[in-house]
Amino acid sequence: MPRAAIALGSNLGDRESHLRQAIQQLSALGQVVAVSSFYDTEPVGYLDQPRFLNAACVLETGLTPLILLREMLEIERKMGRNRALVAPKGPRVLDLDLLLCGNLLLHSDELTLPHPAMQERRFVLEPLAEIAPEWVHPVLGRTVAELLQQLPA
Ligand code: PH2
Ligand code: MG
Ligand code: MG
Repeated sequence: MPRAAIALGSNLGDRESHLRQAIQQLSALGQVVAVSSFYDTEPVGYLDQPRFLNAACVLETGLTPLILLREMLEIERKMGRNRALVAPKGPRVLDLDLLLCGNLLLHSDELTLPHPAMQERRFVLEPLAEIAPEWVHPVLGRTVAELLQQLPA
């Protein structure tokens, strides 16, 4: 079964409960085969917002990447995220980002794989390296563990 790597983040309300509920809902889309620890992180980019709780999981699923993405957006929506009401980089109840689908490359208006910024983000690489250190980034040709090591301090 193809594997998808998903990043999770929350920085509003009961962050831990939001991540747990999201993982529960993702398990309806396939089999969640690994979940990282939860990491309390400093906001990156737009700084004037609460700290995040971040995590990563690996989902085995028969869904195509685009259907999976749409289901993930639906989980965000069901958990109270309204993209029309809040700033795109501002605080959110739940953010689910599709990082990798096997070694697939994809580029469309709706979805780019691998996620174009994953290699720059410690809050993504650290949880992912915990559960999938050997996964090779299909564009950069480096494992997740190597990408994490190469991040500037
Ligand atoms: N997500 C962002 C912007 N900044 N910072 C942290 N620490 N964690 C996030 O998940 C995060 C962020 C946009 O999605
Ligand atoms: Mg994000
Ligand atoms: Mg997102």
